[in-house]
Amino acid sequence: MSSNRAAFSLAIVASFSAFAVACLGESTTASLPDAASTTSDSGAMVDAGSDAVAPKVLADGLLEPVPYLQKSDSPFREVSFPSYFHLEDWEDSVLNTPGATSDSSTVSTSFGSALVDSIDGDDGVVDGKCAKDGGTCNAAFGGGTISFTFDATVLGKLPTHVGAVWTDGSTGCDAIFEAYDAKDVLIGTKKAVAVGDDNNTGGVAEDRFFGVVHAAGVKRVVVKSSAGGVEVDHLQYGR
Ligand SMILES: [Ca+2]
Ligand SMILES: [Ca+2]
Ligand SMILES: [Ca+2]
Ligand SMILES: [Ca+2]
Repeated sequence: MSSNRAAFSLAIVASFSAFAVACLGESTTASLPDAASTTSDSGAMVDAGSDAVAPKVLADGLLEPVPYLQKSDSPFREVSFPSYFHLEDWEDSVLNTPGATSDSSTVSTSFGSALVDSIDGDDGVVDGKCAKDGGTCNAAFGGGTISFTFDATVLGKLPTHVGAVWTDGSTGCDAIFEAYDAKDVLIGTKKAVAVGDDNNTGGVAEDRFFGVVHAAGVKRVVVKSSAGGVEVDHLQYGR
């Protein structure tokens, strides 16, 4: 996305070397009753064993985009998902949470570690960057648009809640999110206007969560930049 990646890489890799933070990979950490499962890098959005907080219920529709630096910033955080919940953070460099595929298998590290635009908290600390042991966090990359499709056969039923975090595009670009139903009919679109900053080396202030709630099921979502490539992290879906 820029012609001076090499120079950025040298500077950023040097700064990364000061950090050695444990890797957070996806894992299955909780099993709920009735064969439900929750997969994420640190477990369920709602602790199935806790009754301290009443589950949040979100109305059908697209959510307003919100800043997102870590998993706890998700509007789904207090929602109860009795069937399943999965969150992909790309820290293992592949989309391999159950029942989700993408039209792009390209990851941000394919452009060098300096250009990776991961979620800040994927290195274990919210500090304005994602820098891990070896210098590399990761995210998904698409050439301006990237789509994620859900498989009702694998999942049992389509997710009712889907979110994804737009993490980079060209300077001043819009970030755009579209959601489609089981028949691939558009549910709706949301746009964060001119949210792209002038930093394509991992800046996190621009990062925005987009989400949709649709009780009848979400088949597909698309994340776009109005200019440049698009980086996406923390794909999350449940029902
Ligand atoms: Ca990541
Ligand atoms: Ca960080
Ligand atoms: Ca960013
Ligand atoms: Ca940027």
